[in-house]
Amino acid sequence: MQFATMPSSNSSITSGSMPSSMSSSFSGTLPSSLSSSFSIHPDQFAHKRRWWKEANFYQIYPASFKDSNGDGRGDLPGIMEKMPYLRSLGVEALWLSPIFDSPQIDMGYDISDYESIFPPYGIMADMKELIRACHDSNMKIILDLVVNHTSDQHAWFKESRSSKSSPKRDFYFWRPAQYDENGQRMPPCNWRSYRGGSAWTWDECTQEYYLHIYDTCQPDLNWENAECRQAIYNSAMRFWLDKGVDGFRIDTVSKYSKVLPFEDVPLGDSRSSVPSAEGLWCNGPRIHEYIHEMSDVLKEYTTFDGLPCVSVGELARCPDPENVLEYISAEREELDMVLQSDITRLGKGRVERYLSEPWKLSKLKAIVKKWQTFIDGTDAWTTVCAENHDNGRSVARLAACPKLLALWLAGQTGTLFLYQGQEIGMLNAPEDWDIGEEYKDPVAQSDWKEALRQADMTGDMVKLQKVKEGMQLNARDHSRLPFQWSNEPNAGFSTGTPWMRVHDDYANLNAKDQEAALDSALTFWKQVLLLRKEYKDVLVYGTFELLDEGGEEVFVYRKVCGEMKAVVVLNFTEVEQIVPCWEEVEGMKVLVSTAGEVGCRVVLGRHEGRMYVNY
Ligand code: TEU
Repeated sequence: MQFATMPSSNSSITSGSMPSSMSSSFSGTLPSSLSSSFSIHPDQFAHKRRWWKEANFYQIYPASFKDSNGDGRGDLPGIMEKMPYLRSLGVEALWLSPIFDSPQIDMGYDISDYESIFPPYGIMADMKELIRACHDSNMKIILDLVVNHTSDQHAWFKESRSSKSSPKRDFYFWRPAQYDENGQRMPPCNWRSYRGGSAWTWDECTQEYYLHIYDTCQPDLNWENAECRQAIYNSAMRFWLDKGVDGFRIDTVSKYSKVLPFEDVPLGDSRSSVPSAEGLWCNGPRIHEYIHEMSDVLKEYTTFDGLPCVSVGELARCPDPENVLEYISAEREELDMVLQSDITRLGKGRVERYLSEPWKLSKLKAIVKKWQTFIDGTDAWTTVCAENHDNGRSVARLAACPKLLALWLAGQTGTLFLYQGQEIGMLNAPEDWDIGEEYKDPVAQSDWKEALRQADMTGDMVKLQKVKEGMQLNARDHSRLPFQWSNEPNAGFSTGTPWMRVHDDYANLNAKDQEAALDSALTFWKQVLLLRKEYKDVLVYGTFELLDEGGEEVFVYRKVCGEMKAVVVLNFTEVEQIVPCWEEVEGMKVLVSTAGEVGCRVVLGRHEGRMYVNY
């Protein structure tokens, strides 16, 4: 089924209710009571209204959300079962991490068939029902589009590896070996994979190497090959758009174009003989052409309610805002927005990913300022996100107070992405868990084994302890613990044995209790998501200004839209603080406070946050 025609890309789209006092097409006249001194920016009405700018997105990690049949893994019927929960939270668009058939070496980011469902998650009929249920609830649903690589179990790769003359040979990158002066076989170039070691694996069958930027089981697709690109568009995109999905989160979106021919990168300061070559496979020479083509495919379709489909790119390793704008400037018609990782990865080691790097609040402020303001005066759009399935929980990494973090995010400009469990303040795995035993991610497993091996060799237990602490904070496993639904066995996640251990603390931290408690993180999230709808002109679309840039205790920002102003003050410390820039908020009304009181005090309690508005 193909949906009706696309609305013109210039049409102004509004959705959701507005408070009667406001209108989405704000006229810009200043009520006399509000004639204050803040500046009015000429660009502040530049951002066109779009459904995907205003919708609250929610990421589901299917394996860990809800198990409906007792096999220990979450599944599609489990998501169906929780639709009322998602609706009551205020979710307006679901993003499902991969649900496709896969050997699950990388939890579904290694896809063996784009057109079928991983059997433990359900069958195609379940997916169709879920799509329908979302749409019946006026909720959009987007899927993860993982097309930098497939699994080595994908039919395309099996065919490709079978012979040098296979019609699919060129769907992947195959290259002959090089030989060193001793006749030793060497990969075609010295690039390192994300998982460590060479990015090339030797294949006995045809006596050549294939490229994999990630794991050996994730061979990179060759986007240079036009037939390969069409196969990707048909199988991974149109197949699902035909079934009614409303867009995609696009995995590793900057990596499809590689610099060819494959050449060694200089070793530089790297102590490794296999250096990272990200300059040669990230933001490559044809990347924008490819993304533009993908965007053309999306434009053949609309959402269930006749609006443009959405594309959200996962854009790591693109630190320069100018380069990011090349991907998301509306005029260029590539991506609608990107998720970049400065916040989700904050504290992760750059060189050794599990050696934590300490950071100060001023650094977090600078990151937020950078990605909030880089769209000012442009036609591009930004996102607000603190958690995903690749990092530790925000309450472990950023501040030990879920309500504070909720308010911090809810006032920011851009599309808000919540990750499952974030709304109840789910924690990292307990520190007494045995990493070798309880962490399931092969990345964690190989890093931990390597750390143990090195400690064994060097006797450096201090380093081992540091790696351990880093993993306890930053490993991908933390966000993959089963969802804590209730205080029933296995946190109500499954009646069987969960694929991953449930957090020991679920009796004290679960959605059921929080639904009933007025002062819970969940209740607070519901409240701020509603406010974000109600005050969307200023909260979603307003201009962001960071105040008190250098302060290391309190995060203060101002949002402005015409004469509307909101100021958010957040005490990131465990002790009382005085609100900096008190003159900013004096006379304004407290719209919401983590402390539940509406008084206007110059002192902020530990981890207290407030949002003030001037109307
Ligand atoms: O992650 C892309 C990625 O390279 C990193 O952001 C990620 O943090 C890294 O894998 C950590 O080791 C995406 C997916 O989000 C991730 O789950 C997949 O493993 C990866 O792509 C490969 O598909």
